[in-house]
Amino acid sequence: MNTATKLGGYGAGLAALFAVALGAGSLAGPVGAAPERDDHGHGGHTAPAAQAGGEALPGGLQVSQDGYTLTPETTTVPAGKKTDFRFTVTGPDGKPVTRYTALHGKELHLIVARRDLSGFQHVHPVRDAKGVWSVPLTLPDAGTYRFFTDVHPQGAGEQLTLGTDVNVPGHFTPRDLPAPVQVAEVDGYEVRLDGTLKPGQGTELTLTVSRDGRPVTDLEPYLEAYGHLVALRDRDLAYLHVHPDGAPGDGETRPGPGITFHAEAPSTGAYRLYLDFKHAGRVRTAEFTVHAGQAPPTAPTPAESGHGDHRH
Ligand SMILES: [Cu+2]
Repeated sequence: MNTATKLGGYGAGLAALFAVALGAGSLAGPVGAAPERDDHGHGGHTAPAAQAGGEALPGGLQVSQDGYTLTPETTTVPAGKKTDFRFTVTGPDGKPVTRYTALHGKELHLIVARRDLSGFQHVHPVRDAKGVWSVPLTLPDAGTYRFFTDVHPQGAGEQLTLGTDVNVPGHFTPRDLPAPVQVAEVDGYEVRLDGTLKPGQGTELTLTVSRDGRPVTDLEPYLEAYGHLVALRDRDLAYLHVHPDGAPGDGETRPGPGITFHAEAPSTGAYRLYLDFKHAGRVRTAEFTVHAGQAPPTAPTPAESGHGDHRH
C-alpha cells in the first residue's frame, strides 16, 4: 500500500516535470533561443524531440532537422528534360554547409523517388566552394517526387536524411505499388530477396545476384560496399537506414552472390526496397515490395476462404 502510494506520487511528479519541460520547449521554440545552439545534435534544440513524443522520427520526413535545412533553388522541374538541379544544405547559422563528413565515400547522396515509389534514382551531386550542390537530372514523368539528401554536416550530431518535394508538371498517372516478389529482374540479372522486415526490430536481409541462372561472384565495389540498399515506406516515404554487413577488402565479405544488410522497419506496412549493385562496370537497381508485420494480401487466411464463390 505504502509503496504503491509512493510510486504513484513519484509518477505524478515525473508527469509534472515532463509537462514543465514541454511548456518550456514550446515557449523557447518560436523565439529561437540563440544562446543554446547545438553541439550535440539534439542538445540545444529541444523542440524536435518533444514534438516527436520522445521517439526519433524515421529519416526523410523533414525538410529541416537539428538546424540543418535542405533548400532547392527550384521545386519545379520540367518532365523529360535534362535539368541542372541545384540546392544547398544550410546550417544553424543560415549559411550553406561546406564541410561534411563523408558517408560511403561521398559527402552527399541524393535519392529521388516519385511519391508512388516509382522513378527511383540515386545520384551524387557535386558541390562548389560556396556550398551549392548541382546534378544533371532527368525526371521522365509528371508527378510529385521526394528528394532525399543523406548527409553528415560537420558539427551535426549525427547523419541526417533531409527530404523535400519537387513537382514535375503534366498529366500524372499514378502507379499502384507492385505486388511483393521474391525475385526481381533487372537488365538480365535476377536478384533474390531472403529475410523479412519486422516492425520495430532489426532483421537481416540477403540479396543474391545471379545472371542466366548462375550466381554472380564478381560484384564490383560500389560506394565502399557490394551493394547499397535504400528502403522507403509506402505512402509517406519515410527513409529507412540500412547498413551493409561487411565491406569489400575486410577479408571476410565476398563479392557476391549474396549481399547482406541490417534493416529496421519503423512500423508495419509496405516498403519498397531499391538495391544498387555494380557488375561489368555498370550500376543497376533491383526493386522489391515487402511488407513488415501483417501478411501481404497475396496470402489469405483459411478463415477468409468462405468469401470465395468456389467453395459452395
Ligand atoms: Cu549515394
